[in-house]
Amino acid sequence: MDKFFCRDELPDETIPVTLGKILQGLGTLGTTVIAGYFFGVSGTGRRGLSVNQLEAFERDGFVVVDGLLNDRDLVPIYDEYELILEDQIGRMLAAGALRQRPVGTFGDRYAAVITADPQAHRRFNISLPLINGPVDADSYLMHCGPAVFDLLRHPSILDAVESVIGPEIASNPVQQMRMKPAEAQVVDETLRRHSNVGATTWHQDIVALLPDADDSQIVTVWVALTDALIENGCLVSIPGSHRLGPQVHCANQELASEPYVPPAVLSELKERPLPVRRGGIVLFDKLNVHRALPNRSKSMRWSADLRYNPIGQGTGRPAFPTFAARSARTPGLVLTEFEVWKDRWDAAREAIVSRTYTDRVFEDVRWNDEVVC
Ligand SMILES: O=C(O)CCC(=O)C(=O)O
Repeated sequence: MDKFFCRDELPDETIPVTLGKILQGLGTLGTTVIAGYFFGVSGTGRRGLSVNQLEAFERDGFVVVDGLLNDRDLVPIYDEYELILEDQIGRMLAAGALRQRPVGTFGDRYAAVITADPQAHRRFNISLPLINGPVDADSYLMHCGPAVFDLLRHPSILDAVESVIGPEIASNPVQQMRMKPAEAQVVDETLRRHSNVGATTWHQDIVALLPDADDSQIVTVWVALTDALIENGCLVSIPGSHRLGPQVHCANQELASEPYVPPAVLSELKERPLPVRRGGIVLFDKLNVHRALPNRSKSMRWSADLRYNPIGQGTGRPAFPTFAARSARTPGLVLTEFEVWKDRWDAAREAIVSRTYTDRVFEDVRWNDEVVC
């Protein structure tokens, strides 16, 4: 299979995708997207969190912020992913991994791709795969495109983050693009249990962070790229759980990257579902206990989880690149060039693939407790 990474993954022809293509790609969602693209529906123009939102974040460990992004913000992501999906389909047809061109909505075609190649979801993710130890170069892949870079630096997202951690903001490389097809479309049982494809088990984000981030003030910004409701797999959180400290997480040997808080630890705690419409975000603390429900609907649920911490603090994933997204003190530090960001991910990948980087990439066993698990 061809090398397919940041440097060469987007097709040469990066012409803007036509409106028809977007409509075709997103199915019924497309109509509202197009309306928003031209008429700027949603988005409030506010800066940062309100006092009430900040209070909720501090009390509960999370807060839902509706309509933070408008459709004009989201369409570049849909466009970029339409290009890489069609590119991936072309590659798989050429290699014989797909026998016929999948049709239908973006979600239908994506489901066909990962059904034919259960590793293919890696090409759509915005992080290198979480593997400690040697990796297979051909499948050690990710996506870094300009629309993703712009999302990471989006002023409304940074305003919300600034309300929590202040104006010296680093983009933390612990980030995931989660495209979750309708559960019925994912036949492979192992794939269905992968948290980038199916439901996500109870956890705190600290569980996957190496100890350099123990004292870091990491905030997660979970962006709804489609509506995320109870039926199609919204987040569920436990209010106040961020004050309980790190919990036992049983190492999940089967999936390696998915340690989970066992039911015995959770039995007394009350959960709250966090449905949010496309363009809204859920902001949460690295100690907030949360999970995502399965997608029992008929169409794809799509989100991006991004993370931020004050510049200079450990990210919990030193093998991957961080960058200054905003700095009141030293504006010259701020990274604005997509090419530089992409090159840093390329360099990180190269170091891991060539085994120049030999430390662990992510945490997977630290919070295990054999008695409870
Ligand atoms: O979106 C999901 O399914 C899970 C997200 C999550 O667990 C996280 O952002 O930490």
